[in-house]
Amino acid sequence: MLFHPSRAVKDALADGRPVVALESTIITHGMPYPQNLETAQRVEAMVIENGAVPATIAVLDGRLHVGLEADALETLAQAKDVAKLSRADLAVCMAQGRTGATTVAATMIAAHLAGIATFATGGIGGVHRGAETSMDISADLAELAQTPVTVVAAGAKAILDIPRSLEVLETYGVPVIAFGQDNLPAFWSCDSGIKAPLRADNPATIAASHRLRGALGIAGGQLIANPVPMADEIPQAQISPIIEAALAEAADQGIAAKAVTPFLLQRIFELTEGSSLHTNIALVLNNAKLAAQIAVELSKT
Ligand code: PSU
Repeated sequence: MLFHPSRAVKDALADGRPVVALESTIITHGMPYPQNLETAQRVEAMVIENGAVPATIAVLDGRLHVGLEADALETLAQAKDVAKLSRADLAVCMAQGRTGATTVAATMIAAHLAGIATFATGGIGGVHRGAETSMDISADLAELAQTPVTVVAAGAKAILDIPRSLEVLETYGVPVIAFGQDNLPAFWSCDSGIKAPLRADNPATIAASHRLRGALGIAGGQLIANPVPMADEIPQAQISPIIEAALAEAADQGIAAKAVTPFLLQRIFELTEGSSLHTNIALVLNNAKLAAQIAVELSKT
């Protein structure tokens, strides 16, 4: 078998019950231990509370796991030097029998392979600031253009160039749908000040458009931009200068490619004295809840 489902995921898929895919790069590269493990466990519990089965995805010793058993999750959360897998790296990591955490792009590939249509993460990758010279654009965007998974995120991470990320998604024909508000959220902040191309107010509509895209033969997924709960946000005016400072340090130190996002998240954690992590955890939980509700709606047909 190409992938190894956990028992819970295997049973749910066989019965046509709702399943939500979860990624693992956020565990190994996005948050420090032990908060990464606690968050991963709480996110799985949130999916279950809302009527779906969680499927955390990772490659362990070359095996593509769709749904991690509790002990595997604990090991991964403490593992050092785990590879960060995107579309380009997934098959090579498996061929070499290595361990790697899946980004949004690689998680979408694995979810689709397993027959899972809904996926919750924190924030997707996108066009990095300065991409007009660095050409640093996350493979997450091209994945959304071709793999039919509905991804629930708090928008693109605010460390990115949000208007240019939107432009690329528009070119690729990816629907960017703000949930319950007109404007796009900006990861740590509820409101980016940028109007979202599309808006939806309930999980049933999102499930219906996912299904219709398939029926119409439209390739690719949907991006649901779900704002972090107001009580947990860091307003843009407060986080912006911190992001600028972290970006300047990354440039000074010549941080590039896959190392950029983990570096920035870690520096922003330090510069906010931990409050960025509190917000990141809150937004992931919120996304897991909405993804489970969408998966429940999708399973009704
Ligand atoms: N959401 C978070 N933290 C993260 C990520 C998402 O709250 O660390 C990860 C995802 O796996 C996403 C990756 O695919 O960041 C983007 O990395 P890059 O910018 O290198 O494409």
